[in-house]
Amino acid sequence: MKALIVVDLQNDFLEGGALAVSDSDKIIPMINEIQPYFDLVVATQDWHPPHHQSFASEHPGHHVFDLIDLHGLPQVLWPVHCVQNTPGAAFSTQWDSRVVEAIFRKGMDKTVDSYSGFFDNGKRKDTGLAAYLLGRGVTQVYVAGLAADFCVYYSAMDAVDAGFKTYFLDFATQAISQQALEEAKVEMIKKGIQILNAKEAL
Ligand code: VGL
Ligand code: ZN
Repeated sequence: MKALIVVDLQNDFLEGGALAVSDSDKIIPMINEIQPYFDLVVATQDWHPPHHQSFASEHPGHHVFDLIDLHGLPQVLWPVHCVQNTPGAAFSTQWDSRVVEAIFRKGMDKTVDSYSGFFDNGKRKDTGLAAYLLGRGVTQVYVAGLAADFCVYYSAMDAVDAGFKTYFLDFATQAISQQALEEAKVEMIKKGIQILNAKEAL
């Protein structure tokens, strides 16, 4: 059983959004096109309370993209994004989300950020995604969506740890930082994740 995890395909990460990722809009038609290749499609949704501590605005004197220590974990400070029930947190209407069988929300605890769809960054809380996939008989996990160097990357790394054969769909993701993505790819390859460069590889 092959599952596609569509990570954070939300307006704030798309063109015009609060944390817009360059060229992110172009992955939407690609994701729509590949969804039928999978036995199961699930989604993650970044879903922050208004005063989430990953927001630079919660740290006077700091700026967006500063790196701080947040309760013992390294934290990049972000613009306010994906606030619960705001239009920026909604999925793109260009995305055909009808096939999505389950949505896993993350980032709700304001004291800790949550990049992976499986755990928060402190690995304190499990979203239940791994158990859900196992319960559905999934053995292979494919990750796509936004952002390549953060939530897609961390989700892929945790998918391997949960025992899934894992594929990073490089052609269906876009990065915030190209350099961070290159470093992430090195780590993913070390961990046995397959990087797929074109839909023909599916
Ligand atoms: C993400 C930064 C902050 C992501 C979420 O979806 O990659 N990045 N929150
Ligand atoms: Zn976030």
